[in-house]
Formats: sequence, C-alpha cells, structure tokens
Amino acid sequence: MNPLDIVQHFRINGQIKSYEAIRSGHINTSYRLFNLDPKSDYLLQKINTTIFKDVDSLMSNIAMVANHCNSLQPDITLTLISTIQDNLCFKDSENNYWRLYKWMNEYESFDTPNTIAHIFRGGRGFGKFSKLLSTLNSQKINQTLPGFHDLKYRYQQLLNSTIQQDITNEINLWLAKSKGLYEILSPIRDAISKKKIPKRITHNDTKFNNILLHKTQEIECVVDLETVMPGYILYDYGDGIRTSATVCPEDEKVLEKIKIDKSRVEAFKEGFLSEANDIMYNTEKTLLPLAGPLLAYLMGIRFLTDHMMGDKYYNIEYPGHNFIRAKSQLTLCQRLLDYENV
Ligand code: GN1
Ligand code: MG
Repeated sequence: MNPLDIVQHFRINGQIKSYEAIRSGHINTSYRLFNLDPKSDYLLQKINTTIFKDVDSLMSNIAMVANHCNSLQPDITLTLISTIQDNLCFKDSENNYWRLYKWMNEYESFDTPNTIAHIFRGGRGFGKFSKLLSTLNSQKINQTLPGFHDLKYRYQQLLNSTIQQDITNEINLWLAKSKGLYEILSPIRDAISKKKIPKRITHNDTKFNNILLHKTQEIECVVDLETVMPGYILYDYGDGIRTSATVCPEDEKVLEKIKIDKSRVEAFKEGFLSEANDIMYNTEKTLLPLAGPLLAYLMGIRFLTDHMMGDKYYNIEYPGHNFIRAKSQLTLCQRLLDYENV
C-alpha cells in the first residue's frame, strides 16, 4: 500500500506531496510524509504485527502514555493523529495496521551520539520521561510483550534456538561466552525476584536514536513508545548506557574498536540522574553499574537467537548481520563489566 493513500484516512492538515522511507529502527516500517506546508510533516508507521499481535493493547498504551506525559510536559513525546473514523490506527485492505504522528520539526536524532553534551541531554530526556511515567496509573498499561527484558527467559530462548541446529565453531564460541556472562548478570534478576526494586512503567527501548534533540533549544523528545510496559528503571538507564558508552555502532564489526569512554558513561549518568534521582530508590542506584552490561547482554543474546532462528525477528541489512550485532553487543557487555569492575 502506498503511504500517500494511507495517510488520507487520517485527520491531517494540508496536502501531502511526497514521502521518504526512514531506515533506522529494526522493527517497524516508517516514512516521513512531506506536506506542502513544511511545518506540518508527518511520521507514518506500519506496525509490525508479527511482533505486536495485540494492536489494540499496543495503541492504547501509546496513546495513554503520550497523553499523560505531553499533558505534564508539552512535546516530551510525539503526538498521535487519529483516523477520520476516530481510531488510533488504520487497517488497510491487506490487513496492515498504520499509525500517524506529527513530525517534530527542528529536532535531530543520532544512532550513536557524537558529543558529550548530546549524551547528557539524552540521559536527561530519558530521566525526565521516567519521572513523568512515575505518576501514570500503571493499572491501565498492558504487558504487550511478556518477558521482554527477562534475563532468564531470553537465555532460555537462546538455548532453545540451539536445538537441532548445525552449530559452527564460531557460534559455539559465542554461546560459551553467553553462558559465562549469564551468572555475572544475575544480581538484577535476583533483586527483581526478591522484590528489592520496584516495578514501574518504563520505556524499555531507550537506545540513543529513540530520543530527539532539538537543534537550537535545550529540549528533548522521547520517541518509540511501543515497548512502554511494566518494567524496571534499570532497563531504561541500561539501554541508554549501552548506546552511549562507546563511539562504535551497535553492529561494529571490528571488536577491538569497542572501548568504553568514561566521559560518555558519566555524561549519560549525570543527565539521567539530574531528572530521575528523586524517584529512585537506593537499591536501584546501587545496581546502576550492572544495568548497561545487562542490556548489552540481552541485545547480544537476542541477536544471536535471531541469527540461529533464521533472522525472523529483526530487520537485517545483509546475511549474517544479526551475528555481527550479537558479537558486538556481547563484547560491549564484557567491556562494560570490565569498566565497572564487576
Ligand atoms: C528494536 O524498534 P527499535 O529498532 O527501536 C527492539 C529493541 C532492541 C533494539 C536493538 C520491539 O528496537 O528491543 O533494543 O531493536 N524492539 C523490539 O537495537 O524488539
Ligand atoms: Mg522500538
């Protein structure tokens, strides 16, 4: 289906003249729609219903969180545009589901941030978002992807993916590394199972390109709310660290290049705590050093699992891409552990 036709089913202003595909993001298909009035562009997304099977619950979460957060802090996240039928998304004749947001003008995003100032702002934006979420009525938020950041569940998925497979020596090496790291990361899982840290509503996908930085003003906009669910604040802190701590991309091929830069880690931490410090418990704060390694590990084993399962989950750019991502993220996990000295 053509984005220019799809958008006609939404309550839009002006006239859409063209579109371009947006390549970042591993899950959905996204387009920027250009309006004759350049101040009113839109972001159109085709929802990945292989992953998000319950679209109503997904969209209800997004709308509830966006309304809550934007009412407390305008433009802290994207504004959804409803359909002409007053629905949160549009189902086309091929059973694809689409949603539409206002495009944020004058903002930019970075897969990997270049400057310390940007990293601080990323941390601050995600920290502020955590704070705003802490006043949301959590009963109304659906658990759309059960077990999303559950270490044991993801590890079990990895083990299951190895059954009845021809495993190369190289993959075996990375499976062994994954097994070795699993135990080191268990303190966060223990704190969760012993209820030492509170369950909150969290974003769960706070990689750096999910925050937009205003080009001239000191304001940030958090995007990609589809994984907002009950979770732990360490996940949001940890994914920010994962994607800020090194200059390397998520799919760095040259593993020796993956190094942790102290000033980058400190900048994200300072930014995050400048907003979220007051809502966090000491038990959460003492586990912060393990949060980055945990998220790098979870991504590493999820990429490895998907590689073993035939690349069914993540969008890839070339054969073997998920294995490259897995090796890079498992290496990053180890480097972050070394850095934190745990
Ligand atoms: C996916 O959609 P995107 O690219 O923001 C994934 C995240 C991973 C991320 C890794 C629903 O996020 O969990 O952290 O890739 N989202 C889902 O880059 O699985
Ligand atoms: Mg996402």
